[in-house]
Amino acid sequence: MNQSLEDTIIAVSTPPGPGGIGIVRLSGPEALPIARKIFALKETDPAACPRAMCFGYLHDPESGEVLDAGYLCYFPAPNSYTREEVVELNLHGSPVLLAEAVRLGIKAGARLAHPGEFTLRAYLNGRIDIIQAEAINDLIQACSLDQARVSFKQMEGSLSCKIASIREKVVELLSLVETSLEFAQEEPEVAPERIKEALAELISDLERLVTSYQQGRAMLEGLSVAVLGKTNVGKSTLFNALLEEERAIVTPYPGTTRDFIRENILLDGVLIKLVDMAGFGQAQHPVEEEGMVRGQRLAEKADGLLLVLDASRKETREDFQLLEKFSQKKMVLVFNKVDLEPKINIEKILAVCPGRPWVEVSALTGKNLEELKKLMLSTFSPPAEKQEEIILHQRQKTLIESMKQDLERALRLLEEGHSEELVAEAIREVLPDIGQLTGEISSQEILEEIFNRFCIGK
Ligand SMILES: Nc1nc2c(ncn2[C@@H]2O[C@H](COP(=O)(O)OP(=O)(O)OP(=O)(O)O)[C@@H](O)[C@H]2O)c(=O)[nH]1
Ligand SMILES: [Mg+2]
Repeated sequence: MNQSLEDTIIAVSTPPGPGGIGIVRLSGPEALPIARKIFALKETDPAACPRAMCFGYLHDPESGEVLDAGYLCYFPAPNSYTREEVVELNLHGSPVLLAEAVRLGIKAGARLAHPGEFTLRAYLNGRIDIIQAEAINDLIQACSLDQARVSFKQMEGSLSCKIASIREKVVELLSLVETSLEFAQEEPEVAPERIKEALAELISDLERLVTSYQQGRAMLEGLSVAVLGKTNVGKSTLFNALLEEERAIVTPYPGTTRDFIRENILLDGVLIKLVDMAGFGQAQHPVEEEGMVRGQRLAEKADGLLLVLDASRKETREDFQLLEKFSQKKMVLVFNKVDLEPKINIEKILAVCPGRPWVEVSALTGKNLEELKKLMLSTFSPPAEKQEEIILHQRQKTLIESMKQDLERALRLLEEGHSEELVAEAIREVLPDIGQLTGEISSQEILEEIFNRFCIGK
């Protein structure tokens, strides 16, 4: 990754493929002069009207051929995305045309940008920290509105502020410990209690952040929910109904589904990876048996289960076995086929699993599916207690965990009556982790890992 800020970079910033509008972006000292070479302005001079749309024509400066009409918008440094001189050319969203605009820009002196290089420059120029850079990419890649909300807040600096306040508290704590070192003779009793309290408070702050990662992961990757049950109870029919698509094969014969099928659905902004699989029962074929073994493994790993029961038949031993086997998992009981005459004894089933959420549906007619969706949400993704911040990245979680461990060690040392010097040393270890978290301290390797996840043009 070239980190020189001397050159001017160029890239298409809109997604590949035809679109209503396509944007070519330039950033760097020569952004405006290069843009002027390939874009003939009609009337308005962008230097006189920064951040305004100036009409003009894209043209090849050598042949003089006019290729498109559009707008140029100039963002003078430092009030731009990268803090550098930035120009955006709004053209028609034709991939060949946009590629030609980039080629002309390069011929006129720009260099093709690397993935994420605009954002990298915003970071190197000190406009955002690494947490915010990660959030920008999270926002772009968000697959649910919930995640987009969290990422937008973090892009605006909410998590960075939280970390800054933790840093401030750590520094305060250090000075407290160091003062008690200096004045050890005069007032030895007061400080340790205050320090312990402040340490404990910081540790629980960090702990909350670490545990929020679970929720963050679910947001980023979605929750896996497996559709489980005996053969022929209507799992695939239910799977299709939730997907609103005839995805899985449905037949009247038990043992229809053998391999598992995974599809994503969005429930109220929550991404759910729904898995249909082989039913449990007497396998008629080795393939079916293997399907059951795999199904069991999937169910064990899933974040939640939909246990489907056939309400038009009497409950069986297998139903109870499944309930028992997965009793530790989050689960919704789905009594299916209620369009037929009911034979199942619901009370008898609920008696062995009191408090389990349950619902009667017909996957065939669609009856009560909305009810089921609500239950899925409340069971598998209960509304978060108003968690102020949610950690979305393993990188962030690991650093925060390490900070927490350092402080826990400091607290232990203090409780065991070790010298303040040792305590201060343990607390001081937190600072480099904070530096890495925000990107104050960074390595080429980490930067590459983060920015290579970006699209070109961002
Ligand atoms: N009347 C009625 N029939 C249903 C309902 N849901 C499923 N069926 C029927 O039940 C039979 C089995 O449905 P599937 O969805 O294939 O059941 P499955 O649980 O996936 O079966 P396996 O893959 O073999 O384990 C089919 O004939 C479906 O049409 C329902 O709500 N009402
Ligand atoms: Mg099936």
